[in-house]
Amino acid sequence: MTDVVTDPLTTLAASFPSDFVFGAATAAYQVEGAVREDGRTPSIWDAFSHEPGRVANGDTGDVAVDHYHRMTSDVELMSDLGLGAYRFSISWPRLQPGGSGPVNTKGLAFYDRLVDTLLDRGVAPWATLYHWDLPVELEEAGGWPARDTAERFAEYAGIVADALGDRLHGLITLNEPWCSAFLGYGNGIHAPGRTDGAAALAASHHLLLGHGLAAQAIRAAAPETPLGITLNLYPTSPALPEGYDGPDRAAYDDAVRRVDGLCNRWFLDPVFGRGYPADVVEDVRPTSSLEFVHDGDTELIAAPLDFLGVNYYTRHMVAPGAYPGTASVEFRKRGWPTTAMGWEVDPDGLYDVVRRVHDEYPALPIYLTENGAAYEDVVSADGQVHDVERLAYLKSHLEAMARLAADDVAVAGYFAWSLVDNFEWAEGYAKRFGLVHVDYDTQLRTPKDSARWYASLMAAHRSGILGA
Ligand code: IFM
Repeated sequence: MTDVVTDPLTTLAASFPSDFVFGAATAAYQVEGAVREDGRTPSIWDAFSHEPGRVANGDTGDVAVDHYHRMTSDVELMSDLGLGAYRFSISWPRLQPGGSGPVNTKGLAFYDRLVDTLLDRGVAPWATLYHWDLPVELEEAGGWPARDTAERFAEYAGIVADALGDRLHGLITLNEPWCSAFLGYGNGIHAPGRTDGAAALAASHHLLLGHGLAAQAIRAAAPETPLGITLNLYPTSPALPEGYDGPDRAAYDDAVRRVDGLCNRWFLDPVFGRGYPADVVEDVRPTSSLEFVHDGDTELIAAPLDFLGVNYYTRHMVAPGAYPGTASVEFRKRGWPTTAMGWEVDPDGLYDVVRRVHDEYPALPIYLTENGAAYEDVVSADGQVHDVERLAYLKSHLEAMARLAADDVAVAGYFAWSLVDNFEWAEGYAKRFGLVHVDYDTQLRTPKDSARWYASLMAAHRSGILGA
């Protein structure tokens, strides 16, 4: 008998199902630029990033990586890398200026061309409807804390589904509603920069309601389009040694319950038809009595979906706050290696969080719609970016995906965040997440070593399917 020797990359590629989707993701405000062109109106991120002190270094998305003008060559780059899918987001104020009224034909034409160019190049288009760029007019009318924003969102969703739905391989209503609600309206580090706990809770509900109403509009306009929502989920663990059972253990477990409650279950439970978790409703009662939840809302939010999108970056390690008996919680570190965002690298956390969704919620195919890492990249004398740490991050997290697949968890795809370096919200351009390096002076794109490794993995997966 002859031993067949396979290299580790081929072995990893072979551990994914043949129809597994390998892709990369971006979002409109982070890459497009061209913020005043072809009828686009400002979003809350245009307004916020132009307010002094909001974004590191005063950076804005005015130019970003100029993807609006470089779309064709960017798609060529995707195709050269062998990407199976590209997840982009649609800028609401580019498609429907002001967030109400007729479609902007020039804005729509851009996304129409993007979708067709991707399809021509064999890259499956996946669109997200809301990746944080609310038209400023809607914020002035109350923003996400106002119920009407959910109705406006559904109207916009119907327009997109009608125009593009027949060609999209995936349509995602919201990206990370936790961030929109709690970073945008709670601690104010994201647009629109409000700091009002009650408004943040109302925003979280109206985002989910908007998701449910949008799902109805999408099903009506494009019944065949695979539909989902993307949640940023965090495995949450007590910041205690393994097996610790001291008298304060219960306080740690309660801190875990609270953080898991507001970050994960607050979104997972209603989306999967369970309504808001009763313990979290009690936790938030001092801030809000949730009077904005109307009869019938929970049924709308539980609209049937075709897949769940999960974004995973790190694990939360939590402890009770400094004042015993209060509801405060502290986030701790374990001293593990971190990315440039200060997030601990924990690939097992990816396994744990997806496994938990699989074990505790009704079965739906799960796509990792974002996973990636920022590092201090250096362009070497050879003109290349040897991003050893990002490559290791990518590999270890894809290995976790492979373990999930081996354990019969229905993982259906993986989108690296991000295709290119881009505008990292409050961090501006200082944090680079791209597989492809961007020189912000010249807009030159250079695939990093991580991109080449990912390209080899995708090629090995394709040749495995062809050879099978
Ligand atoms: O850049 C963001 C993205 O827009 C949403 N998810 C997290 C990424 C990294 O912070």
